[in-house]
Amino acid sequence: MIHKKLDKFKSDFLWGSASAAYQVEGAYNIDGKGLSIWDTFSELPGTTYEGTNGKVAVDHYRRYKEDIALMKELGLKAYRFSIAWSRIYPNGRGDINEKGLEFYDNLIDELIANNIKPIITIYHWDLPQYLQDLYGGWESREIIDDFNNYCITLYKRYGDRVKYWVTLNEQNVFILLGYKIGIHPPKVQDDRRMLKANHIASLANAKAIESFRQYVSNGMIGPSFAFTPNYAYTCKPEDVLARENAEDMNCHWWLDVYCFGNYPAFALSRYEKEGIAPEIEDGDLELLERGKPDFIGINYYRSETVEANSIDGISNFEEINTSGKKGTSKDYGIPGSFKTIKNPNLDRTNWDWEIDPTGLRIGIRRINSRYRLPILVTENGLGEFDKIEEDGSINDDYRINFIRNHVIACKEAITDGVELLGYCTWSFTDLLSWLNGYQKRYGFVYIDRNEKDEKDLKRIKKKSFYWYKNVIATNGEEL
Ligand code: BGP
Repeated sequence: MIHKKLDKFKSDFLWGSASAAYQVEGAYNIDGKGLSIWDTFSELPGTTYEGTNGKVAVDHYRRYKEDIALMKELGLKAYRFSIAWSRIYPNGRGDINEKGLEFYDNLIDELIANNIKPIITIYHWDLPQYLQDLYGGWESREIIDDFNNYCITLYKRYGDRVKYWVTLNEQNVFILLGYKIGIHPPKVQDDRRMLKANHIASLANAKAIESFRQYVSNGMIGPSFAFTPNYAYTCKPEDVLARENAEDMNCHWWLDVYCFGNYPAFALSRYEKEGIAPEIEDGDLELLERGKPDFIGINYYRSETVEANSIDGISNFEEINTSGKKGTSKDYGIPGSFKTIKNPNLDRTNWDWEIDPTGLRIGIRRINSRYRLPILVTENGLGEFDKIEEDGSINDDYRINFIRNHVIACKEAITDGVELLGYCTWSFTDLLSWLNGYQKRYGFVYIDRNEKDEKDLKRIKKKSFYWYKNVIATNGEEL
């Protein structure tokens, strides 16, 4: 649909930015914090880009006031951040760490004092190591109660001040990368274990939402999903079918469970035939039914294009480009279902992610049509190398173009009739990228550090900072 005129963003549209505790906070063992699986995983040789870790990250734990002052200067309406479970419960369960709770109290109060709405992500991948050692983390149903208990602690403490909550960040990513490809902790490569851990995570998600209703009135809660809409490479029916397969296995497998309380038929029957489907116990479906979200958070970075894959076709799983050397990622596939292929119509970033603003509109439309829930863009942004010029400026026009085109796609989706609550860029300051170190930068604010040298961690506003400031000031009218 080409609209003659685009609708305006609502006056309370959440113009935000997002981050995650491990990627910004640092202070990994300060004030009683326990270790997380990312603290230990990044110690293992060869797991992250040049051995980078979040011990110091960008020191947000100590500099949060300075960072919030910059957010205020930019005019941010919302800030999405995650809580480190092991700051609140160093062992994931048992003794509570008051110092950890206080840190987030201060962060939330500082945001509110500066007219910035906090959006809490309860879990952004940093599972307490103790629970991984105790019972295998997400592979044990014991985690459902521990996670619920942690959530209730947060609801009771912050529920009076925080309206928007995200349960699990990108369950699809931490499960696929952690249990299938084995490049995130706990480094497992086993489809059966992957599907089991995933089912348990879905139950934990539902239980957390069910509890939310008891403790937080007038709040909204939902998961954030890493959404990569699929395109068929051609209009050959077998390619269109491959797209259906990919959409079912890579998107509906999670979103249907969140929103319908059940698995999509095609993917489930495929896993059943292979004998690896998750065990659905009595009461599971009822819990999923009770734990449906108020909105769907989507983290959108790119679309993916697929074509038919023969029964003995490529079966490797994604080989990811973590170096920023364009063209080093490899296609992947599931034999008999689909395989990915480069979309000739789209340019890619230096990390080989397709740049596709229309894909965001298509994705928002698909989710809205299927699930009829409001949508919050919880992440969108461009990871690129940035350069400080001799005069100290950082001219990231490529980032401005990227975000501008994605904001236009949001505006078009709103004009299409979708209820969009807000748009959070990834990220506000530069931060640690899980596998890509510090050179893949996303922020409006440059952080002066690199993989080898923490330097002074000075904050420097990029050109995009001033541009986004005006976007917010004009409520998205001047792009
Ligand atoms: C999402 C994560 C974020 C962030 C972002 C960018 O998957 O939720 O935590 O890292 O992707 O990804 P990357 O750091 O790999 O470039």
